[in-house]
Amino acid sequence: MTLIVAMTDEKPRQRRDARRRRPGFQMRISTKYAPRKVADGQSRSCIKDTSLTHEQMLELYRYLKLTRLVEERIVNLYRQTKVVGGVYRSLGQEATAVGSAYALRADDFITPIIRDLGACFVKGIRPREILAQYMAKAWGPSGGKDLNVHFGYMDRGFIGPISHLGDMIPVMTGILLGARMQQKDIVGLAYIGDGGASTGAFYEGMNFAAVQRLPLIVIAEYNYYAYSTPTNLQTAVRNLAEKAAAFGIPGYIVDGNDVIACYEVTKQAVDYARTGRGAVLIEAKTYRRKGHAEHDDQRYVPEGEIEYWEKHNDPIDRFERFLLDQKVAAKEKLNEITADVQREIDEDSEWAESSPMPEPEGAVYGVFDNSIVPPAFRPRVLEK
Ligand SMILES: Cc1ncc(C[n+]2csc(CCOP(=O)(O)OP(=O)(O)O)c2C)c(N)n1
Ligand SMILES: [Mg+2]
Repeated sequence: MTLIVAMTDEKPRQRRDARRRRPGFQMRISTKYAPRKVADGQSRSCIKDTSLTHEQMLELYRYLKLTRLVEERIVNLYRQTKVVGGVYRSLGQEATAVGSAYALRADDFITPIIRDLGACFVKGIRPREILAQYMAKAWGPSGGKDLNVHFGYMDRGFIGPISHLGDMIPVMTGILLGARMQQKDIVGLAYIGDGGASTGAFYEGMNFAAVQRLPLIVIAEYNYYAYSTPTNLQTAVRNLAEKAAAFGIPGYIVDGNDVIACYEVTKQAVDYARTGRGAVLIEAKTYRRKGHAEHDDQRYVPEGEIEYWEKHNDPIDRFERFLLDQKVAAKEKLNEITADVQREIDEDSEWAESSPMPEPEGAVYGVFDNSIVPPAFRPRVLEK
């Protein structure tokens, strides 16, 4: 028996409970926004069925360009040895992060992974913060204590990830449980990779969110690799969205390189979650065009694969084509936006470079609550 998960407004909880009691329950995933094949000679664009205004589309375009160009600047700084640690790119995946985060309200929470720089920008993080963070500068959000997206702002609904894959799912679940107890109607958007979706923490967090009907939306990024391991060598499911059946929640597949589709599917999930109907798993089909990090030479990738995605399925090229074809904007307008983004990056880069490195003593602050640090430490490091 299969169940088509439909989003309707009538008594969803009772209806779903009734379905759950049926024997042989199996969930079918919604593929309305899944990637479609294009006819020979045709180029990919984006879905036209959208509620976004022209102004919002141009804002999305700005975020996409900002993401790609900030990452290019970080690579540039890395080659000048100004970056501390690795550089993780989202090249080719920008639409997944930008489109999904754009569906949130300002007070909603997100927890990104390393491929979701675009979601950070949508959430209000500025390029200067990211650039200073990558260079471990004192003015960076973690004051040089950590790198790339590993920082957070509770008051801005931005929960930076820890490195341990999967662990942010139960963290976000806990945040949402806390929010419910405080009678706040926020939703939480958590990102996970195909590799991360094979961890125990992912299953436990998802299960708890599902059974508690917490407003958790998880974007599972199918980007073909976890480090150098192809997805089919680390999970037996063909689609990550099938994992929704394990939790009894709706599963969606979306074309992760179509920024409008990513927005629309997440918007539906947000409305569903915010109205008390529970968690949603969305799988975004995309492709990681760079290695795990900048040092990775991708020798394990079959010949021609990266070039294929670059030529035929680049999310920014697709969106540009869409904007021009639909007459949302002329090429000059898009160039103007790009030039403005570039200006912002130049300015922010200069600011970040001008920051001092942190003072060594700073390492002991902001780690523990200094007011409750054991007295033995106080005279020596904290109250010097
Ligand atoms: C629990 C755990 N196991 C292993 C690692 C090491 N590790 C860091 S990133 C990574 C690959 C992640 O792949 P995926 O989840 O597909 O995300 P992607 O990098 O493709 O975005 C691994 C294995 C880790 N950080 N945490
Ligand atoms: Mg992956």
